[in-house]
Amino acid sequence: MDKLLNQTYPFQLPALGFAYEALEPHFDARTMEIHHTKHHAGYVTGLNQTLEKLQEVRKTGDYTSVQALSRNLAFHGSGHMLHYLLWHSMTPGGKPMPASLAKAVEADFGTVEAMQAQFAAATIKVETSGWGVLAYEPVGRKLLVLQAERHQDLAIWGVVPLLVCDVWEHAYYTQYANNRGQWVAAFMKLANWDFAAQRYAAAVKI
Ligand code: MN3
Repeated sequence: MDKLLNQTYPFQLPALGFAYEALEPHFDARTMEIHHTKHHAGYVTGLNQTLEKLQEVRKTGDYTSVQALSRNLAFHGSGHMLHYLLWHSMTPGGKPMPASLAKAVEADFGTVEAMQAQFAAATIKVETSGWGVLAYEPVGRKLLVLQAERHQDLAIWGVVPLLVCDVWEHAYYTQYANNRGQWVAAFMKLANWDFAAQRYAAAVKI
């Protein structure tokens, strides 16, 4: 798992594994560049600043701000992690699902197509800003499709996200306007199910 999410404090904006224009026409280069260098970078900065402030709070012993800082920690921390996963969740042309993951998906969803249909529908129906998430829940050892509102709400503690789709307006509005369904359909063409399978293989060892 850590080989795929190998970051240490202070957190840094990770490089993309492809050029900004690599996902066109499904994800235009300008949206991608702004998304990576402004939005994702903002979460990394926010996460590091929040951790610095918490260090100061511990030094002074004045915990007046701890509630707001804890909220910021969850918001920026989840924002950073989900974007880090997002850049791996898409690849030019998409990548098919390996049998190792497909077998588990069939056990929990009936068919791969049923899981993908639920993933797309749940992602489209996220209220306001958020994410669609395919996750592995290690207690019941089950694959789940979850929605995330904003970045941090509606999660189940302990799940390992395998594949994520961003449906904040900044992810699609300049290209698809209010047609979130068109963006999610485009995402499904870019989806890197091989990455999800690598994450799954690591997650089941937890
Ligand atoms: Mn985003």
